[in-house]
Amino acid sequence: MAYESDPTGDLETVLDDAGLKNPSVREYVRHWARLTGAQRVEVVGAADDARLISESLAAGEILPAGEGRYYARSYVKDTARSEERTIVATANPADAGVYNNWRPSSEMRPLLEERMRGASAGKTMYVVPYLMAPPGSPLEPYAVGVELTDHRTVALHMIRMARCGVEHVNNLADPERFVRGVHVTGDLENLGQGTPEDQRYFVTFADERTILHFGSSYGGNALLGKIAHGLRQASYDGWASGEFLAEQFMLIGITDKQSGRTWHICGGFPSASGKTNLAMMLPPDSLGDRYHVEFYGDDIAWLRVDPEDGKIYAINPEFGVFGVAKDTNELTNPTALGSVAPGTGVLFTNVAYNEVSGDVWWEGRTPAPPADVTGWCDWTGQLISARPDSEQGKPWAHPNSRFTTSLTSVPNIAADFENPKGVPIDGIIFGGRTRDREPLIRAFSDLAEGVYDGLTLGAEATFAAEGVDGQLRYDPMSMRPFMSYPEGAYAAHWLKIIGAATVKPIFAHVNWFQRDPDDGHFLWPGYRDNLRPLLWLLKLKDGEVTGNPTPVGIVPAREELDLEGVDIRPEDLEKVLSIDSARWMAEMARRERHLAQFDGLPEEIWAAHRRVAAALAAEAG
Ligand code: OXD
Ligand code: MN
Repeated sequence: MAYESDPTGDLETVLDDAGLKNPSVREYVRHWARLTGAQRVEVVGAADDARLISESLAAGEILPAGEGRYYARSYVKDTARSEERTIVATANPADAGVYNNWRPSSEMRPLLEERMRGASAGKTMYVVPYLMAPPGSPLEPYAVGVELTDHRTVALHMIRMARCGVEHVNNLADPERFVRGVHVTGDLENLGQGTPEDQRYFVTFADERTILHFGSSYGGNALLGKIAHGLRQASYDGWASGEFLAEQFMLIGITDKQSGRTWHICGGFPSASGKTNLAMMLPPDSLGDRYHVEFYGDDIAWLRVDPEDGKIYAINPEFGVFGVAKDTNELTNPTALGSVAPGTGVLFTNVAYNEVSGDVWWEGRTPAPPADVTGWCDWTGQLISARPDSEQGKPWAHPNSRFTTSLTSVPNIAADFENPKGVPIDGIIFGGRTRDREPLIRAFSDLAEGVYDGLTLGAEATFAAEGVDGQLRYDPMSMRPFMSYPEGAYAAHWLKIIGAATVKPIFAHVNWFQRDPDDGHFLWPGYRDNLRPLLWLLKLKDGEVTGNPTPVGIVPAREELDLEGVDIRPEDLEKVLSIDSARWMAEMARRERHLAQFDGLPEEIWAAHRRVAAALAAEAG
């Protein structure tokens, strides 16, 4: 009975040979091998990477893209994380929020089991034990998981994105305590993606610490350590335990080489707001002798207060980067290019691929695509030379094409990125793509104002077609797609965790994307120069500058920003350092409606909202 569908041997022997000792993990593997009907089971970890790569190359699942670089295509209708089909399920209806798409687990469990039953027949089920934390972290009990996946490329991604191996589950204090993540690909060509008959379901059973994803082999739909565990499950665990926050945040260090002092900043930015570029930023040339920026992470941070010194510490639970390729080039992000250099083991997905040379390309990699199209295929595998005239203008790479590489391949990875304690946080920033209203940076030291700012974060929706140009799509704390519990409780949990710190971080809202209303040019040069407002923020925190108070926070006085070597017109600088009160008042009315959706929003947050509204009204006269 143990493993009847296995013609090659006994499941227990497979698990023994892999050194998988945890009895609860073994039982979990047994249960799902039986239910999914997988033909074989294989336990894999980082040590298996080279073998899995060879097997995947031999099977044509991945293609060589230069020395130690690989390329894969996904199914054409499976190219992004699906928000509509993603659900948080628990036993308690009170867990329903505005954004978490809550359903009762009693309803979702049978739906998932029905789809997964027998759906891995003929396939190998890879058992991937992993840890979403630096080993030894105080948050390790929340970080252990085992993904079961019937897709070898998904296992390769997991090995790059998380610390993987049986050692992470063998000696648990409580052998039951690991996140159970089951990924079954399904018959991708017959799942009705995006139609009323859509069969896919991506469900986090948060109170059972179980993740069941069916119907995709792409990104967050399939790599369960990252988003489903690292954000949805972890934020639920952090709230239920009262111990920590799990946020879609980048995390960097800034070192002043003169004084030897290092600060750490983390922060949330909605998708497509340049979070990876910011996290991998190099200092501008004129500041390069003085400052160094260290990369810790570009997508997830877990934050807790250390009882010994009362400071907030952050870890990046991931081990890799799943970065968007589009527009990554020497100017926007040279560090990212270094992290995918030959020998890094990088796995590209859905970029353009040259089947003769093995080169890869994506829109924005160079100003124009390669002139000689010989061998070049678009992300679907179609030869560019064979495209009909009507399709010549179509992008070569999918706009959501990615590179998956490990943290150790990032050139400016911080020396202490594996410090189990994490790094102390000096500043928490929020920012989105906003073409007007939001100045370059505005800072606040009040916790409720910081949380209020995070809750009212948004990025400009591309609503132009529907005529709601420039309106924000609110994305609280950049967690809208990953919210696992109600927003009112989320705000209260933030106030509690950060409120417990005796050494508080400074908060700021940043915006690199303000544009001239007439000709649309960006007012601030961005990229490396974004270090300048962050340095100002740290000086403000240390009392070295005072800035100009406004109703929406403190903005830099012009002379407080180090602008050596910045190419900016005086009138543009003036604009990015000032507040348009009338424009802000219009935004306040929308904020009020946004916040009113959230049941039980703490009074401190409403008070912060009213304070800002009253100050703006007073200024407007
Ligand atoms: C995301 C990601 O979808 O990080 O946010 O991949
Ligand atoms: Mn993300």
